[in-house]
Amino acid sequence: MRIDIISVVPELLESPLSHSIMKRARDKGLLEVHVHHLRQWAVNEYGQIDDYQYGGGAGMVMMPEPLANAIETLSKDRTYDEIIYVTPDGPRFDQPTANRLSLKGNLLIICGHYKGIDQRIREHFVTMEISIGDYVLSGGELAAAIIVDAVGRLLPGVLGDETSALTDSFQDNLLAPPVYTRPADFRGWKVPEILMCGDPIKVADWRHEQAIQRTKERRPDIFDQ
Ligand code: 6GU
Repeated sequence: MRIDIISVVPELLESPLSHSIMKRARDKGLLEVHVHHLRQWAVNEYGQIDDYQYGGGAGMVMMPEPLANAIETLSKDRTYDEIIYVTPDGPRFDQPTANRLSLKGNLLIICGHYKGIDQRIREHFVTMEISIGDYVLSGGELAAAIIVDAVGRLLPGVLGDETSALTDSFQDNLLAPPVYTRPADFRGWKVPEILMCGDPIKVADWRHEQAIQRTKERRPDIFDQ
């Protein structure tokens, strides 16, 4: 999969996508991420990419021209399956959306800043909008990094154990059960006996029960589904 990202602060995307599982995905050639600085499509020599909003009010708006030129230039080299605008007023990102995106070949993500991007770009170029939650970030980059991470780790071959993404919280509408490692007794706090009984069916039943319990208590909203 290839993901192109248009940003005015590309530095914000570097570290989150260069370590751990994302590094492995990229090193293995399973995930390609290219970050493009919007400034290269600025409307003048001062590097202008934003302007005051029509109707007045505080906060700048990202101009349509640099974004349209960026999108059209990048679209010459490949056809994007989705052109995604990350914005707090979009539909909320979730695991089914990550699963769906992981099946695509080419994604383009636009990161907004200030008051956001001119509405006409959203209407004429953007095919999908995503918010990562009900709070406001100072720009779309961290949201984009989260989406790339959530999607990238699902690509075949990225996780060592091919099945491990399937046992994540949310994949079956259940939160993950508690996990333990050595020692069996830490400061008198003991690992549940059943995890050491050696019977994989009993262990699976216990984990499922714990997952249900946790989901009921912590996330009644997803349990009801
Ligand atoms: Cl995608 N962008 C910004 N700036 N803030 C957000 C967001 C996105 N999702 C939640 N808050």
